[in-house]
Amino acid sequence: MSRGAYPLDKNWGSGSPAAGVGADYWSARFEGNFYFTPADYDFFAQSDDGVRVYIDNILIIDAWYDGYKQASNKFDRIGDGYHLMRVDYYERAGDGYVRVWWAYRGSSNPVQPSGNTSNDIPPPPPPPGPP
Ligand SMILES: [Ca+2]
Repeated sequence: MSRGAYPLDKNWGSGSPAAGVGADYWSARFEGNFYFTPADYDFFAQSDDGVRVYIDNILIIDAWYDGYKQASNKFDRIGDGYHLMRVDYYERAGDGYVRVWWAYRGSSNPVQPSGNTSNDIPPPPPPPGPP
């Protein structure tokens, strides 16, 4: 995942994500291990088009459909230590954008990312079917 104010923050506009990948009809997976202090958290995703967010392989945000959206979900009592965050994303057409972050319950400020992150854009599989 990219570093910065948000754990994942990608804006491809109308362009291609990588050499050899078209501007439309592609998907990507992002993974990173992030340190969490024990607390209740809110998770957020903004995406165009589809996005799914997992923590430790538990699906917490499921917005796997076309168009721009902001989705959120809560996750209580996350344990101390590193947790695997995974984001699946697909771009159908037009602009491509995905941002994911989390905040302590009751706070609107994203928790600053801490941990060892990776960022991988695999070859594009076929686009998903209609919802
Ligand atoms: Ca799009």
